[in-house]
Amino acid sequence: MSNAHAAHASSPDAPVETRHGVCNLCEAICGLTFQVQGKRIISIKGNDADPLSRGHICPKAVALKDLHEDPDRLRQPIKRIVENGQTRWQTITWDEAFDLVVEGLARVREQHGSNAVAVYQGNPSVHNWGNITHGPMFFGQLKTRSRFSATSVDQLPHHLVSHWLYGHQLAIPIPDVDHTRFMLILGGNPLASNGSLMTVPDVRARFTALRQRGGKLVVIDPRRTETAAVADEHHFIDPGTDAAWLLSVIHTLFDEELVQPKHLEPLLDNIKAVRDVVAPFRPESMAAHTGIDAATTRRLTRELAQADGAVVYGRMGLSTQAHGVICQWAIQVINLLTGNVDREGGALLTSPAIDLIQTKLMSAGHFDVWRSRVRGAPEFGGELPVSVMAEEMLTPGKGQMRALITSCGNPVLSTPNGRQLDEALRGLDFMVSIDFYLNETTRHANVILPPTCGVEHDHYDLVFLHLAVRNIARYSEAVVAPGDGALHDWQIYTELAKRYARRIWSLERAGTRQRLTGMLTRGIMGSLPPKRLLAIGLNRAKKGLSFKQLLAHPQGVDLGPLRPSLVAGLQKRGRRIDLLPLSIRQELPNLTALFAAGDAANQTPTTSAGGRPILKLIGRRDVRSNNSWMHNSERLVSGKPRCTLWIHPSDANAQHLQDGQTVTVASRVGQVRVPVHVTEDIRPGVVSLPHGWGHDRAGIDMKVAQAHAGASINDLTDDRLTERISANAAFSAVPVWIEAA
Ligand SMILES: Nc1nc2c(c(=O)[nH]1)N[C@H]1C(S)=C(S)[C@@H](COP(=O)(O)OP(=O)(O)OC[C@H]3O[C@@H](n4cnc5c(=O)[nH]c(N)nc54)[C@H](O)[C@@H]3O)O[C@H]1N2
Ligand SMILES: Nc1nc2c(c(=O)[nH]1)N[C@H]1C(S)=C(S)[C@@H](COP(=O)(O)OP(=O)(O)OC[C@H]3O[C@@H](n4cnc5c(=O)[nH]c(N)nc54)[C@H](O)[C@@H]3O)O[C@H]1N2
Ligand code: SF4
Ligand SMILES: [Mo]
Repeated sequence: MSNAHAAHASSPDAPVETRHGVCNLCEAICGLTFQVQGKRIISIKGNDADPLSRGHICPKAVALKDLHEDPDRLRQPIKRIVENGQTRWQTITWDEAFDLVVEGLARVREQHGSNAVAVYQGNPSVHNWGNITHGPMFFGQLKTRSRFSATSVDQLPHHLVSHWLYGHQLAIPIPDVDHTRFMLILGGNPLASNGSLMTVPDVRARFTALRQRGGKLVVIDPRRTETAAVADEHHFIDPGTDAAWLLSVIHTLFDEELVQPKHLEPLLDNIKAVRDVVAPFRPESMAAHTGIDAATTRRLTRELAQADGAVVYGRMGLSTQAHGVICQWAIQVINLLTGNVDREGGALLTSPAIDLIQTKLMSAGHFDVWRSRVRGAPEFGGELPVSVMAEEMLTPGKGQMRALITSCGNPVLSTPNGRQLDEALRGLDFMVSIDFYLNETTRHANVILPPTCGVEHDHYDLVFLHLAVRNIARYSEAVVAPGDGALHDWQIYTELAKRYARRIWSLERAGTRQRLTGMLTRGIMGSLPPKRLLAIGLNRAKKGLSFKQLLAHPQGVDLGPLRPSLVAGLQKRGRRIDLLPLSIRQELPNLTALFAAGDAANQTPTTSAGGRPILKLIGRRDVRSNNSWMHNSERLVSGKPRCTLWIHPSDANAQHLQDGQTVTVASRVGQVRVPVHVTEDIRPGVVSLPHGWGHDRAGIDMKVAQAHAGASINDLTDDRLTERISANAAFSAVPVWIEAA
């Protein structure tokens, strides 16, 4: 606790002070200005002086105050006690909690081996830097291959494609939104999400500027989204067919002699091979699958190829579908073949102050070095896809997972077939959650370890400054002092690492030297807070930026627009870009059979077993919602219900449904009851439900969320529907039907 914070911790007449901080809820990481009085937050506003977010703010930032004050937020460890079939939770000391956790995990490892202990790390892991700096110390000690994260319900295909094409999973070219003259967005809705793998706060103003300088914005989405509403053009597409459409764009580039890699030409291998594999994907024959007519496809391809700086960008709607890897690969190929990678107005790598690639803090990635036990799904970067997590817990045999650590995650609501996972978690020998809510997932834990919340810890964005549309550096001190005895995530990891090492080493009789080096690293690392590591990192980076400077500029230091660096970097390493990596080459014939041979439509049933019309389920995001966990803020959930099933009037009429009526939606794995919203903003045959809802499960303690429970889309999504190469979850185009009104 800093002295300034300690002085007036809880005094009612403490002076009102202004502090700079950030909102770490979504990838935009907007700069904020707080008015605080002691530990009380009085107001939260966007910071106009922030070089990236420029004063932008959304309703979720104001809800940081609600999170801070939330009486349901856990502030001390609790343990689950079951007596006479009744569950109750008891507050315990940190000391007791750590001992219980270490003993619980060590015992499973002793009895069943290290892979019996699984880890799931959720989305805020990358929004709260202490998890990145100190988490690996603990997780590494588990020596388990049973590692999972939200990556495999999200951006996994991007990492895989960047790993193959550019040699590093984080070498993801970012759209140069501020300079491009043609932007084509598929399966992303930055107006609601504020961008992803493209940190782009204030995106509405940025798109307005794009159009004002004569540029064009085009959106392809099965829904008319908030982003489509501000675009020049929007085209509805049939969910799950984007790969076929993108291949038809590449086809057109060759067919109309628009391939012009320019500065990239000397680096590209296999251009001709790409031409051959896309030959069957004529826009004329893809139109029946995608719903986008050939003339439009050809015109958009020409406009894209001829613009002075263009970029294709695809996000969640593409990554989480059956052909997600092909989609993300095709996008890179289009950007490369039109000479738009590593140039202003196209897509560029960023130059963050702490570069996770250059510093080797993040590995380049590896794929399919081992596979999951039950289904044989491939690992990526040391993690298995979370679609297989439940079956690995439920299927008996050698290697069955019997213990779980969740951190920053709510997989019961966020991974496919959530009910099955619920069941699997119930059967575990031991579970611990590092989380400040008793929610749908953590209710299964034996012990919950609650860290501080966002405004109570300092922040430097190690991840999203890597993905931002402008280079900046920004360090923020905690806005308010944490509660007495509260621990940050990094402190929890440090303590777990220390105690677990002691417990396991006495067991495994590690060699003296191994013990000493281990103790030394943990001792040094663990005793240094993240900000000390940042200071050391900045020093080593030798980019002329010091921690002192960051402290002096809490609103952020502008490091300028994105600049070309990818080509130079590849040349320096003697690396070329293979446009047709092996896994892609092997998968393409399946796509050809499915789309170009023309019988995709014949393969999918059009009615359910009960004779109901099959609809294709997709997701959506709302600006007032943040994945599964900000629903305990009254100001975010009040007003009209947001967890509604969008359906086209033609589908509603066919089944005699009225707007607002509650229906039962069913899929192979389950059912939910939700109100329908009849709207022409969705393609016929498609329905849309947001994710992160379903707070009506027993035994949780989030009173506001429970009162606005909604239903979980992941009680419908299917753990067996996965992306064909990476086994990322396939959330788009899940077959569902309306069972009964
Ligand atoms: N059908 C469908 N499913 C989806 C998606 C979709 O579009 N459709 N989207 C997917 C995507 S992109 C993602 S990223 C995932 C997200 O899914 P998850 O990562 O599994 O979960 P979140 O909903 O982000 O929940 C975050 C949890 O972390 C806790 N938490 C918040 N901040 C902190 C912190 O600083 N420290 C700790 N220790 N805990 C904290 C919260 O209380 C909450 O329990 O959902 C995925 N699921
Ligand atoms: N307000 C808010 N902001 C968020 C989040 C949040 O929960 N709420 N979550 C954050 C997280 S974790 C992430 S990963 C990002 C995600 O950021 P985005 O990807 O921008 O977010 P989504 O709104 O999920 O956008 C996916 C779009 O894909 C469309 N879609 C679905 N299926 C298909 C398809 O088959 N083809 C095409 N072309 N489109 C399809 C959907 O209609 C939707 O508009 O958002 C982040 N920001
Ligand atoms: S867009 Fe909203 S939720 Fe995202 S960082 Fe900015 S204020 Fe926070
Ligand atoms: Mo995400």
